[in-house]
Amino acid sequence: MSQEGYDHATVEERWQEAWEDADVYHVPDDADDPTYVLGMYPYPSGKLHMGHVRNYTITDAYARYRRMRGDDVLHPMGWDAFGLPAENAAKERDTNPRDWTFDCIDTMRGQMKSMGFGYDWDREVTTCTPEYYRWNQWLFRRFHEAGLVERRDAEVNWCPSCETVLADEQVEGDAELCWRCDTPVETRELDQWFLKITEYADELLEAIDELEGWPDSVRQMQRNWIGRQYGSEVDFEVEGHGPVTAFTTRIDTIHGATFFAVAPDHPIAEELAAEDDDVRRFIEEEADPDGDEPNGVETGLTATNPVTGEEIPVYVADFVLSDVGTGALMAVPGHDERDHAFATKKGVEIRPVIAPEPDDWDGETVPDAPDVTEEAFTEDGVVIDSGEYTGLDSETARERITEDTEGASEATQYRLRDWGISRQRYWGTPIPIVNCDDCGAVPVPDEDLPVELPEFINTTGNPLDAADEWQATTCPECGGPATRETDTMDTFVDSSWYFLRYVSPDLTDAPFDRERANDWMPVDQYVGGIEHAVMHLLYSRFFTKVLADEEGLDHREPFTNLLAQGMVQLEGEKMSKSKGNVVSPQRIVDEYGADTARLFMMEAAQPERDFDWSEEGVRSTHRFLTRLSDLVEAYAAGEVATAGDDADRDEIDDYVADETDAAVAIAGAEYDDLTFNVALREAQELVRTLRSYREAAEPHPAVFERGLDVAVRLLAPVAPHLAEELWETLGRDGFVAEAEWPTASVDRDTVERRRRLVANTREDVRDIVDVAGIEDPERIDVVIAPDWKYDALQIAIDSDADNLISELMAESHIRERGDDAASYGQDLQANREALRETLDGDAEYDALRAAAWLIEREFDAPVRVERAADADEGVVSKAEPGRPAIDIVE
Ligand code: ANZ
Ligand code: ZN
Repeated sequence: MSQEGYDHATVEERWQEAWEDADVYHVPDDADDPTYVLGMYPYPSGKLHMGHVRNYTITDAYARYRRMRGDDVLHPMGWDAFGLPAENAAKERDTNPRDWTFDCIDTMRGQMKSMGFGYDWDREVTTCTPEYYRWNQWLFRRFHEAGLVERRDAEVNWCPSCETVLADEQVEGDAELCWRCDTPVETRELDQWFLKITEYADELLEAIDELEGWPDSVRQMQRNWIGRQYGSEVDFEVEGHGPVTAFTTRIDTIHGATFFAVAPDHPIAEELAAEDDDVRRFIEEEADPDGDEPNGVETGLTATNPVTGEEIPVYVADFVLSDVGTGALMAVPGHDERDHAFATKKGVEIRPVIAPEPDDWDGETVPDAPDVTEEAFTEDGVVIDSGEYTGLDSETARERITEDTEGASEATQYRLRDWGISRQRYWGTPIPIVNCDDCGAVPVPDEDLPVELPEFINTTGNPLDAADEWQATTCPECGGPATRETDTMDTFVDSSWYFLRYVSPDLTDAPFDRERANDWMPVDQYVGGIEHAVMHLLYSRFFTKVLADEEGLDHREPFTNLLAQGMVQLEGEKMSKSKGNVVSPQRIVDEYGADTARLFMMEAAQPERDFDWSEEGVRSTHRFLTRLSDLVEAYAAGEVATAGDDADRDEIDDYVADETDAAVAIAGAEYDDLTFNVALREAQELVRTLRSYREAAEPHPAVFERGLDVAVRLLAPVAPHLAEELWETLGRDGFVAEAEWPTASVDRDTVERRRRLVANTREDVRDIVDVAGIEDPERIDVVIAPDWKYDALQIAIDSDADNLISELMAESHIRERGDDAASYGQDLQANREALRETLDGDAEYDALRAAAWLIEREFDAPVRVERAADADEGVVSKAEPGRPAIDIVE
């Protein structure tokens, strides 16, 4: 079953045990350098899938990296353990949700351990335990006291198949399907509990600007979800019914309002339905807010335009939504698409009152009206045919009309609605309310929390409705007989603060320890799926703000940096059970080991990107680890023939030492950015370099060993088990998981310049060999440019003078070079920008000398790297900074 190669099973088991015995991932409560790295906790469905593996490898690699950098890293794991699937599974299997859930958790915890994820399991949080959900209830009470809880009779989305209410966010697409089972969602009226997230709408929106560590796409989704719009409210007098308020973002178009429309459940519509059979029939039978075209019925009444005094017909129309604005609108078919469609259908006048602003508009001349017969002109422009407002731009007109008009005022409207948290299901947190005939809905006092779930009853509908004994209680206020609320909370309540519970998971008198939370929060790096871009993240932000206001949390945002990981695909398609294209993590771990699975995933693509699973890729990763393991073992066994001591290092040794530093410099920066794929390329390149080093020379022992040591440490965050094994093989003390991250004596910029120089020079040699048709070169000379050219370059870089030549000629040692200086000056003048990226002369000389062996190996000829002073005049004249001259002797 096991693949050829190193014995991953033994290695992985061994180190998992060793970590556990030494409690390596335990995090102290009070940290000096607190870093909080968090992956979105999973729903315990029973099995880890590749999406989980990717998510948690990202956080684990980053957590390990930060730990090696010396931070105290909080990296916990828990279970989003309430929810409908457990209930359904329990019914199918004739068990109960609790047992089923805990079984799933045990399996998944085991799988996580076998992946080598370094969690502090002492902090494990499981939301379906009374120890956790009592704090949901406690928080519900705090929200209640703060006036942020409300019970309302509300129209709710009802999934007939799941038999539950769904939040707006759980209804998907234009077809309005249940997010879990794809059944079309219906509407019902029910008493519901709401958390008043709209009270925080402005802050939730405005603070998005500061979330610089979040992907732009997620920030935009949140903005759109909140959907703040500035506009005006304006009253139209409806004949016989008094003023009706409309919300509009375009009061500048009010002279073009040719009808007025109200939603089918607007109070006026209901009044009219009582008087008018056509209206009633429309409301009851025809109105379809989700239909493709707008429908409506004329009421026979008129509304008076408050600006013009014009009387326009009133319709009840289904494209007017009751929960947007005021549920009534002034319709301007010339400038709004939906109004246009409706007017066209009903034969209502379409009147242009805005013209596109001409490019060269003088601000006074009134432009011609656009043709709006076929299509509305929906942009801002210049107001026309609008009395005293004619000639104004749209924005000015909006301000003036709102100000001048009696019954008009500025208004803001949001797309965001309060968060309905009531669910008519068993497997969730009971809402801590007692319903009393005399006292109404009374919150359960803190000292009576938790309100625990009764035993599961297998019924259709909500098992809590059938739990009569559990329901019967006494009223906390009057002591009379009362019944418990049978709604449970949306599980998004659990996940809105679980990240706070990890800081003090066992606390029994509060949901979290305030001081510790203030230490650890906000989460430095949060990683999870893009499907949580709106709900979970918005609710968590809301909770954090409320807890800052009510419970002394210091931070108003929970997550400083957010990474939305890409999907693991197979042949371009998302892996999913229904498509039958799932690759089982368990099989990969069995066949290749967790390190291979982790390394393959992290090197395959940047974490944000989707990528294709490839069995060949997995095998090649496994081969790489085997080669590394062989190399370290060969060295440790004294099988690598080394030579030299500290005083005796040649150019090849220097090259490898430099490349080791280079790998450290680059990999560190890339780990900081979570671009693991680039960091890992460096580590792999280093291993390749060490292998060629061993073949090309007798490696210097210290240089070779440092190379191996560094390679192991650079790989340790991603392939932690093999890294431990090799760390031990190299004779190092302690765990590599607790080792220090290596440091480099060179910066990344220098490394990149050096590498570019070497690569370009090799390319030049290849070109010459090709073009000149040289079969068997006898010697290759590489000659560095003379000092004066580096000086001239430096002047060119520092100067912003237009005439560079005269500036250069002011330097006597450059002027002395005559024509050469003039012509190089012209080159510089033309290529100033491009030349900024060059090393100085000494650094170029060192870099090329160290890399000469690579050229020697490639062309099988000795290479001489020379300074200009030591070389032939004719060759020197061709050398420039960044581009040494090359002379090949046949
Ligand atoms: C007059 C007007 C003229 C409007 C115009 C728009 C363009 P958007 O369009 O997404 O920016 N509205 C108001 N209440 C509504 C309701 N209950 N149901 C459906 N639509 C409603 O949203 C703002 C506009 O939506 C408002 O501005 C209003 O139409 C419409 F050239 O008023 B407007
Ligand atoms: Zn009572």
